[in-house]
Amino acid sequence: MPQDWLRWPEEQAREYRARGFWDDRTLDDLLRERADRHGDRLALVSGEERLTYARLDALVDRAAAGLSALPVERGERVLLQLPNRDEYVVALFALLRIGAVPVLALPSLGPADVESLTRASEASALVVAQGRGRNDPRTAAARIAAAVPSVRRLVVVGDPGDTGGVSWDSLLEAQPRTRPPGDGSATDGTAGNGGDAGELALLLLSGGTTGAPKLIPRTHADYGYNARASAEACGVGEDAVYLAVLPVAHNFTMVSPGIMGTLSAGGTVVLSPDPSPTTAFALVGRERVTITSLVPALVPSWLDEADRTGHDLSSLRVLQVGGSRLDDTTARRVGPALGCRLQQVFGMAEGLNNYTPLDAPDDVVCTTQGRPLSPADEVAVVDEDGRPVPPGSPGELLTRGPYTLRGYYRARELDALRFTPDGFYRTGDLVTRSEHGDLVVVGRVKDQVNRAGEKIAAVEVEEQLMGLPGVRAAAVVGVADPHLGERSVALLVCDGTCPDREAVRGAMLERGAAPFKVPDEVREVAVLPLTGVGKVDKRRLRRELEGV
Ligand code: OOB
Repeated sequence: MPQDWLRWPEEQAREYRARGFWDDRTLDDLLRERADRHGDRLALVSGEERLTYARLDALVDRAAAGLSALPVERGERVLLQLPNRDEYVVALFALLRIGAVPVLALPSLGPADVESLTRASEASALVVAQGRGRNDPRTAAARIAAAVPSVRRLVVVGDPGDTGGVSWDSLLEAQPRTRPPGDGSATDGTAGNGGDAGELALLLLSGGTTGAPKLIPRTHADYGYNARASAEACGVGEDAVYLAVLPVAHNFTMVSPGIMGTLSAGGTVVLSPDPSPTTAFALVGRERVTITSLVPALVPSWLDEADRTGHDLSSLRVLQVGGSRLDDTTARRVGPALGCRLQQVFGMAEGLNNYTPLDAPDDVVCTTQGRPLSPADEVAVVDEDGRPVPPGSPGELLTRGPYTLRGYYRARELDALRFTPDGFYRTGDLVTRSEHGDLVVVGRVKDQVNRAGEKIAAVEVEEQLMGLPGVRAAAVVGVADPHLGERSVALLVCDGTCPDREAVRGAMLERGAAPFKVPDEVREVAVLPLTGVGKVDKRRLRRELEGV
C-alpha cells in the first residue's frame, strides 16, 4: 500500500514523468548503465584503491550477495555510518541493489543520535567502521545493536573485535548471483507512485528543530533527478573528476551533484579522507580534480593555503560552497586565489537545491545563493501570515517540486507544521528573491544553530541543559562567528552555582551527544528576555550577544 510520506499528488507525479524529470530508473540503475556502457573508465578513487566502473559494479554485486545472505531483506532499513572511503560507496549501492533502504548517518553524530536514528528508522542492521579510542563507533554500535530490538546485524568495516558483528570483508566473500531481474514489485509497503523508481530509496537526517530526529524519505525517481539535473547545472559530465571533501553521507556530497551526480554522468569520484587543504590539494594535483564542494568555514584556510604554496590546481574548474551563508568578501577571493569558478549552493536534505549559474556575472555569483535547479521547482517568499512579499523583501522561503519531500518519514503531526495545506515545505529560511529569481539567505525563522554547516536544533541542547543540576532555564542561540559562521551560545539561569562549559561538555558527552552540539560558550544570566507571548526572545538575545 502506498505510504503517504511519499505522496506527490497523482496528477503532479504524472506531470513530472511526462516532462521527463522522473523516469523509471532506480539509483542503482544509474551506476549499472555506466558500468555496461563504459566499464573500463575510472569511477572511484579512495586511498590506493582505484576502481573502474566494471570493478565497482562487480564489488557492489558481491556486497549485495553478502548482505542478502545475512540476511538483509528488501525494504529493510540499514544505517550506514562510514567515513569517506570506498566501502561507503560500495555499501550504498549494494543496499540499493537489493532494495534495502540506506539510512545515511554522518560520522560526526554522537551515540545518542545514532541510537535515535536507529529507533526512528527501525533499522535491521548497522554498518560502521573500526575506529580508535573513546569515540570508536564500534563501541556505540554494539551497544545500540543490543539495545534496539529491530537490529539483527552489525557489520564492521575493519575488525569487528568483540562487538559480535561481522566484518565487511567477509561479506564480500559471498558468491554474487547472476544479476537479479528488476522485478519492480514492492513487497513491504514502500511503493509510492508506482514502480521501483517511485519507491523509497533512502532516508536522510534532517537538520531539525525538534528534540527527536526527523527522517527525510527520498525516492529513486526524485533523488535520481536531483543528481542528474545537478550534474548538468554544474557542468559535470564524463570528463568530470569530483573530489568529495565533506562527509560522504551529507546531501551536498551525495547529490548536489556529488557522488550520485558524478557517477550518473560517468565521471570520476575521488574521496578525500579529511577536509584539510593540504590533503585536498595533493589529490587535486594527482587526480586532476575538476570540481569540489566546501562549507564556508573551510574556505579561508583553502584560500590561504593556495596563496602560500605552489600546488597545481590548474585542473580545478568549479569550487562549490554551501551549507551556510558565504560572506561576499570571501566569495570574491575564491576566483583569483584558486583560479576557478565559484558556485554558491543553497540546498537542503529535504530537497530544493539552488545554484548560482556557472556563466552568471561575478556580482551574482558572489552575492547571491543561487536559483532553483529545476524549472518545476515552485518557490514562494512569504510574510508571517503566509502572504507573498514583493521582490527584494525578506520572507520565509516555501517550496515544492519534483525532488522536495511532501512529508517526513512517519511523522504526520510534524508534517502539519512543516508543510502548507497545498504541499509546500516551509524551509524556515528567511530569504530575499530578486526579480530574476536569485535568492539571498538573510536569516532564519527556525530555532536552529548553523555551526560551520552542521545544524543543531536549539531545543535539543536546551533539553539536555535543563537536566543539569541547578539549571532553571536555558536558551541556546547561534551568534555570528568569523570562523564558524555561527557559534552556539548557551544562556543559563541557575539556582546556586551554574555549570561552566567544561561541566556542560562532560555531561553532554556522557549522555552520548555529538561533540559539535556542545555549546561553544556557556554564560550565566539572571533572566531570559521574553517576547510578548512569553517565549524566549532569541532575536533580542542574539542582538545583545553580537553587540549590535
Ligand atoms: C545543506 O543541507 P542541510 O539539510 O544540512 O541544511 C539545510 C539548511 C538550509 O535550510 C539553510 O538553513 C542552510 O542549511 N543552508 C544555507 C546554505 N545552504 C544551506 N544557508 C545559507 N547559505 C547557503 N548557501 O546544507 C545542503 C544540502 C545540499 C546542498 C548544499 C547544502
